[in-house]
Amino acid sequence: MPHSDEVPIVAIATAPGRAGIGVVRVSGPQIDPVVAAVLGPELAARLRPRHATRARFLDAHQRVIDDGIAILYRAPHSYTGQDVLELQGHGGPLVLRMLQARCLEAGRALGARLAEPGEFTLRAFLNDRIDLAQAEAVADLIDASTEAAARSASRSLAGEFSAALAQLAEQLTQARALIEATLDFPEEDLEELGARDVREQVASLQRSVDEVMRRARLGAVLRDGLRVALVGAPNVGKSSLLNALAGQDVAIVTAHPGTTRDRIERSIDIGGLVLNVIDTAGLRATADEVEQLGIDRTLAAVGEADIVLELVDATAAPERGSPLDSIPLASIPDWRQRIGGHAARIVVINKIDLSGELPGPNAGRLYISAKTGAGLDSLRAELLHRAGWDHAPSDRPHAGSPSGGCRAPAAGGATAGAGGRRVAAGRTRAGRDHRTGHGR
Ligand SMILES: Nc1nc2c(ncn2[C@@H]2O[C@H](COP(=O)(O)OP(=O)(O)OP(=O)(O)O)[C@@H](O)[C@H]2O)c(=O)[nH]1
Ligand SMILES: [Mg+2]
Repeated sequence: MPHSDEVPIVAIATAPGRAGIGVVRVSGPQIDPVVAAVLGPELAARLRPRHATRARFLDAHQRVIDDGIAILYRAPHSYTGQDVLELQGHGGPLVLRMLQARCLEAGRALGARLAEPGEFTLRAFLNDRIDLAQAEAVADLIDASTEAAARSASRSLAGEFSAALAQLAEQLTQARALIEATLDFPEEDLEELGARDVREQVASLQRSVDEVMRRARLGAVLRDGLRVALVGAPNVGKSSLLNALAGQDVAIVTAHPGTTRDRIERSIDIGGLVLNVIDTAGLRATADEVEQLGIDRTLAAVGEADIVLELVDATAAPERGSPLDSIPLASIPDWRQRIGGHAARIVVINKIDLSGELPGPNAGRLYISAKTGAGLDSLRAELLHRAGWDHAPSDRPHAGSPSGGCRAPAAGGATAGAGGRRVAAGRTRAGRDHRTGHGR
């Protein structure tokens, strides 16, 4: 559908459901007839821009729909950069729908229509009120599920990210000018000097690009959470670890190998970062059809994960290498390729209460007990570290510091791969929940 910003758009700006207050918003290049019709010509003439005015909202027969507050914003001093009328009424779904219908009816001659999700923000972007990064930040702020994610989105909305990009563009222009100057004045001295300067500038540019990329990845992880798959042989304690991280009995735990058949997913907030933890069926050769299907789902979960925790029982841990190497899975010949993706791996040795090893990182592995909780703080810290959290802006909630020592070679790779995908995926906004989107 073509987006014409020539006609007024109307929408309920507040979330569906009952609330004390609800807002209907109208935006257009010319909305005075709507203002006059809904508020009455006398009050409409008295409205001062950006002032809250007590008003009765009227239907076509001059009957009162609701009694509330009207605020008129005149272009370009409004969210969208157009004239905007905000009607704050009582937040009942019926009354808001009546008010919305009334505005549409009053603006029919102007071509008024219902706003599409995000269309107010689109107009703000088209009218140069905000740039693209800020427009995306609006959606992120509304969707934020942790305080840290909300802060990050609000910084982007305030233009921090855009400013960083503008600075990058400026640096690039300078480097280009310098390169052109060295080409135009190829005297030896100048060339020598110029080449050194160019190299320094390009190196500095590279650092700036890396920093912007890192911040974008962190933003993506904050928004979408980090997908963490728990994988290993049956009975190593995957479900116990999910329960321990979640702080409640999410998955069934028994002493029988092969308890978990289906994947179980739970969102867990650790210090402001959302982990989407996926518990899976234990990997082993099996003739059981249901278990086989579960194993297939396990492999799919690994494919989607940013970080794979490879769990192994401390009383049976191999000396080195991946614990998955010792799993016989002849029934699925390509399973190793299927889990070979770009997710970072952390080898987690569980049940140290039985083996007597010390909790925490050691020689590239993390030692824990899902039963006693020993080592879980180190595991959380390591996950935060892999998410790039230890470089997060300083006003994030305190999340503990990574204890170090467990830096597998893929450190950072988790978010490099995953974050990159997410940043790209985030651009499409596909599948977003637009329940409140009309008002944006
Ligand atoms: N002592 C001890 N026992 C544990 C620990 N973690 C898990 N267990 C026990 O190990 C058994 C298996 O635990 P689960 O969490 O069901 O293991 P799982 O990996 O999910 O097993 P499957 O679902 O069959 O693949 C249970 O009897 C748990 O109580 C631990 O840290 N210490
Ligand atoms: Mg299980």
